[in-house]
Amino acid sequence: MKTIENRKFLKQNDPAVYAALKGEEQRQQSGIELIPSENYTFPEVLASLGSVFTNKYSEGYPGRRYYGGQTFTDEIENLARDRAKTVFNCEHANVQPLSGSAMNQAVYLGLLEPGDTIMAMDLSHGGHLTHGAPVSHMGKLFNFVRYVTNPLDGSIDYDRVRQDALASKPKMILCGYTSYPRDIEYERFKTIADEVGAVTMTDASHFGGLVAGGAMNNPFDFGFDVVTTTTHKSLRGPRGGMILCSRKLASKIDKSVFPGLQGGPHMNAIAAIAVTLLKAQSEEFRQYAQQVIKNARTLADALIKRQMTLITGGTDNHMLVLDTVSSFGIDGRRAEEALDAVSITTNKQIIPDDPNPPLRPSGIRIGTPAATTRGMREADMEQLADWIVDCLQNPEDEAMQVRMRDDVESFCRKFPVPGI
Ligand code: DSN
Repeated sequence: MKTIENRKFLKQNDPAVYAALKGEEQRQQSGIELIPSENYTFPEVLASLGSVFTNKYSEGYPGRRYYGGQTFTDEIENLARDRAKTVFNCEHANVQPLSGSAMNQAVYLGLLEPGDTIMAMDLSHGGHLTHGAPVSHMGKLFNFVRYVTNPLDGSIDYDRVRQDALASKPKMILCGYTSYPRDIEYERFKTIADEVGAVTMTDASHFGGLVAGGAMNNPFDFGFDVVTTTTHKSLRGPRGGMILCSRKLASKIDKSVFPGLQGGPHMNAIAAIAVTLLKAQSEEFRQYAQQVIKNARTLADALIKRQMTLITGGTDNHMLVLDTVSSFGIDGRRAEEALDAVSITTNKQIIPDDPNPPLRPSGIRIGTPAATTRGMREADMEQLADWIVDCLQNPEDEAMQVRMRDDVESFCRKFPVPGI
């Protein structure tokens, strides 16, 4: 591994890319990352990603490849698959999906026929684009029936889900969300799915690391058929996706990923996924997963104490969805920009039945996985809540922003970013 020499080559031969890389390192170190889908990965993951595995084509699966020279790629893919099965207590794992979207597409295309009905959460209530948003290819290819959350408390109305399922007879019922801060009653979904003969799928992309660390329920403990998760969010791995499933679905899933949807897997990412899944078995990771949730709850309580409106009134996971229009009279884009100006990174977010468009929505989404990775704890969340509220109450106060940015950046120096 010649990481230091490789960096020197980059600096010498492509100063523009090198400068951007240094700038991004500086940005990540000096600000607080609160986008709930982001994290700081392990140094061992960075080493695996920047390795010679990136040179290799490995279409196929271990023992059945379309190219020679697979001794070590087979080794790492087997390691990654076995570790995934151990961590998520499941019968089969496919670690080749290049991203979360490809991962979900591969499941639908592998288990269903175009035109089949899938029940999933509406986009503005927390569902992902691949859960059938009309603008997505999946929304055009399959017949999505969307369920929504209760406007009073943000809960899922399972009786309503059941009625809709009995009426629409979906082939698949999907739970697991991209912007929903509450836990899921898997047994209720499973009972409804059994009643209508549907496959059960959880998209655990956001909270896969919290399941791996034992801090949230594992859908397989409730008899779910398929769980998908990205590997770079709460799991702290490289960018990628995994499909976990029962043995009886394994062949359909594998064929759907390759050759159905993808070509050559990114073996450097698969090496890094293997590394991540070893880390995920450690006591340290279990504590990390618990702390992510403790930090999110503390942050939620502190924001509520300062009169901020949280969608669903709080959180059970790593994420908070904040209504900035009702809290401060500013839209999510303005809130994101104001927080960016003080080196706190969040993302604008539509809220349930948002009257505003996605690029100027009514809220922002924040989460604690990255801050927790840096070692921030409950007391730090209280400080963060004060900064967020002070900043959003005065989004035009540039002098205050300059002072606050200095405070945030000096605070960040106490919490080094792993791998930088
Ligand atoms: N982009 C991811 C997120 O931020 O939640 C989902 O695809």
